[in-house]
Amino acid sequence: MNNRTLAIIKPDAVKNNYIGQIVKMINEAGFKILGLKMVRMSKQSAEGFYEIHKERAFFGELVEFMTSGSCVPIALEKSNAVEDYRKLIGATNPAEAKEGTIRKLYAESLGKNAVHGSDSDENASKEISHFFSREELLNNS
Ligand code: FUP
Repeated sequence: MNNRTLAIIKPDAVKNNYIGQIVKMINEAGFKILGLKMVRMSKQSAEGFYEIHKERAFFGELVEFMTSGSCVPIALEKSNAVEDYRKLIGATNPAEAKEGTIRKLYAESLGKNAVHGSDSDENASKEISHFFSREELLNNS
C-alpha cells in the first residue's frame, strides 16, 4: 500500500543550493512528488510545526533556524514512505549518518541538518496539511 511522508529541504540546504540534488535523490529512490513549494516559514508556523519539541532546550534555536531563510516542503508518496524516506536521509546528526544518505552528503550539523522527515504515518498526514491544502496536491489527493 502506498503511504505518505513530508520532506522539508531546510534553509541551510536551500542556501547552499542543494535543492536540485536532493530532489533528484528523492526521485531516484522511487518517491512520487504530490506537492512541492518554496516558502519562508513565519515564527508562528515553525512553532506550530515543531510543537512536540516545545519543551526541549533546542526549541528556540530550531525555530530561529527554520525561519532564517526559505525552505522547500515536499509531500511524497511511496510504499513504506515514512521508513524508506528516513533511511534515505540518515541519522538526525549528520556525523552519525551513513555514507550516501542525504544528511551525510548535504547537512552541516545536528541543528542545520539539511532535511526533515516525518516520523510516523499519523504525523506525516498532519505535517502535509501544515503546508498543503488538498487542492495543492497532485490530482487533489
Ligand atoms: P528528526 O526526526 O531526525 O528530524 O529529528 P528530531 O525530531 O529528533 O529533531 C528535530 C530537529 O530538531 C532536528 F532536525 C534538528 C533539531 N535538533 C537540534 O537542533 N538539537 C538536538 O539535540 C536534537 C534535534
